[in-house]
Amino acid sequence: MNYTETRAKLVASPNELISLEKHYFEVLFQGLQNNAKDIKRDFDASIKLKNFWFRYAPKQRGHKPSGNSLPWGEVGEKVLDAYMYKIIVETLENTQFVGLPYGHDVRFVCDNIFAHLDIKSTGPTDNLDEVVASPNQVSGDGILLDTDGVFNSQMQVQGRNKKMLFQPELPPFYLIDEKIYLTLTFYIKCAYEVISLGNQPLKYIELICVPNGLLMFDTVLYANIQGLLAPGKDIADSEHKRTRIKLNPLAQIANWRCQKIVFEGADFSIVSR
Ligand SMILES: [Ca+2]
Repeated sequence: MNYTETRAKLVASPNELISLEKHYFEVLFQGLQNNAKDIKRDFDASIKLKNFWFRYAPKQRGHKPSGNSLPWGEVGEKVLDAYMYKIIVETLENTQFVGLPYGHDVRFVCDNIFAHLDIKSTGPTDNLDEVVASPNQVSGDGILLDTDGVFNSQMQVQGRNKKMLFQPELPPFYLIDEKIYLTLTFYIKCAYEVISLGNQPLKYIELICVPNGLLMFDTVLYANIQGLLAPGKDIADSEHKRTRIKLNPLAQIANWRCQKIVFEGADFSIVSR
């Protein structure tokens, strides 16, 4: 089957795409629950080592930094990257870590999927109800394949006041040795609180599954759902404009697409939006 026939076949069966997304969501979310206490312990251990990093710690940048917290992206990213690889290797068989020059933080190939997973650390002044996605973190409609490769249509993203053209850069699927691998995109939001400078413990982790580009921009056209996508903050000055993906509209598509593990003392509970 060539690229165009493969694409047509996938577009004709959106429910199969959705059930693949749901299956892998459940596998990863179960893995996160099994490791939740260890993730919380390791994330929060950074404060115990404060004497060993505080002097040379990265400082807040940007417009009018408050000075009340430290950049905590590395903490969430490194701890969660590691646990995600552990979960992937322990719970899925025949996984491969296929090289690509761009994409999410964590990527793996398994059975008939090519999963991309990005960690987003989120502090108290960031928006907890959205992820800001780069073009290379969103799969498109892959409308054609030519000598330059897969082409994704640009998408009009309409915000309340502003609109922009968004260019997804991930293909909706990969063909490896003529076998189909559907692109799955996940985000993990690590929401931390700030007690004092550098004492920034993990509050919750949320696993998020953004629909495949064929579901977003073709067949069931999820991207047309009011408020799901909104222009990012760099629409004026960036060539690679980012889009905001709003999590409450996403959870309305299907509740399972956004699930939180909320820490309460030594325990945790599962919370939906
Ligand atoms: Ca990241």
